[in-house]
Amino acid sequence: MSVPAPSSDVLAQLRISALRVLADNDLGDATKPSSTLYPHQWLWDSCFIAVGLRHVDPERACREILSLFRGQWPNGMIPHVIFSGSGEYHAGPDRWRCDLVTTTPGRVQTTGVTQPPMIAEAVVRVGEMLAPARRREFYRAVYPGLVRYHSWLYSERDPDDTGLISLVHSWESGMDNTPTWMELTRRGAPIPLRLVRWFNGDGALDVLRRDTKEVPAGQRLSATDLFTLYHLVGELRDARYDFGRIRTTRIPLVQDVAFNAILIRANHHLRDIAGGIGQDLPAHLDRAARRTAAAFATLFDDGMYWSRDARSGQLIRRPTIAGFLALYAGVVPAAGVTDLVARMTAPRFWPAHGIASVPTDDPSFQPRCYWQGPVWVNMNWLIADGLDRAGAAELAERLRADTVNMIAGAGGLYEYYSPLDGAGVGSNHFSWTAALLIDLLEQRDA
Ligand code: 2M8
Repeated sequence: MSVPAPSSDVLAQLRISALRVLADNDLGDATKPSSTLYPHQWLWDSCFIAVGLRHVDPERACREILSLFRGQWPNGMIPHVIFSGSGEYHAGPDRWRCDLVTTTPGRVQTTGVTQPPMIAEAVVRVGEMLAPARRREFYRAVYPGLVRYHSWLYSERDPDDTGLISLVHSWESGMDNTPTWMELTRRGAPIPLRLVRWFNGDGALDVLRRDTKEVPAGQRLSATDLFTLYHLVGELRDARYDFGRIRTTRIPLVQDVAFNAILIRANHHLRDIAGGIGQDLPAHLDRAARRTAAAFATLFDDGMYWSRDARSGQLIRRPTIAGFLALYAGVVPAAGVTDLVARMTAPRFWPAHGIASVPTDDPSFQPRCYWQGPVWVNMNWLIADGLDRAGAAELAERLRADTVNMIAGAGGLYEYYSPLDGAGVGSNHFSWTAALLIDLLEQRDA
């Protein structure tokens, strides 16, 4: 079932609202995801934001990307949050204390973990809007930092050369409370939190939360999950964010399927960026990129791609949207695309408005709760891009149209949307929804 298309007037109005959201959330050279809930700069948010900004102001889009390197650690890591706004955030610098471990080029405070490596994609998309000489200049500006970042991912997070990167916290996956991660995360919960969960005491803990001022608790992750994530940040801090030490603890480690899929695509783009400035990828990265593309197949079983518990070696067989990012990676064998697409277009995953983050018949499905069911515009955007390259352009078009129609139907640029009725939920005036809407409208017009 698809959703009715809005009139061109409604779309024009929506575009104006999207521009206003990006202007309101502008921090100068970076954009915050939302003014109340997320008042700083996030890694993959900035990448999606740059993809939209390139249609409006390509130079500002360049700066959005360049500003991420202010936070790059001397070891090459690009952190998931750069604390550069002024508002209060529930997991702010005091929780991380990264200043005790490292310094950053921009002398900015950051978190100690990363996020899906979307930068190379954003660089190429922005590059498409620049004149050739300016594009080369931009590529030259970002390339060394990108090489250091990808090198860090491999040297730090895949020391055994498996080809797949391990993540150390669900915030690195970007899909905070996805059932895949929560299954493992809850095992890392301290006993008091386990007891609260056991006695259904989440409601009592809600009063201690700072992330539910704008968004009702029922649309965010549960209090016990949130406090467990804070607890794990504390353990990472004690391990000085060093993977060698983290491995000696019981902190969950996951070869995350979506993150590795995005890395495969990012490696491909990085090779193009190198080529654009007359360079070859360093040999170690060239080799690592091939290895990841090959190792990704080990995440496939029983018709689906799964994340793997990197400690036990077991696949985590919780159906979520993450497995469909294999299409974005571009590594699904031609014979497998039809099956994977059939799974994705089944009504349990794609009831009407795009792809649900968790299928509607899963026990953990909640249509309005964060990464436990809602439709996310960035996911639809990534998967549509993969469908195009997999030879399913018509389906990609339908997914893009459903996404635009869903946003128009909800009448706002929300963080996420219910897959059942398309209602907008989470934070309103959300930057990546605004930016990607602009991009989707441009693609439609083109
Ligand atoms: C959400 O995550 C942050 C922690 O990083 C939070 O809940 O406080 C996620 O949806 C993540 O993917 C996103 O990048 C971030 C900012 O939009 O919010």
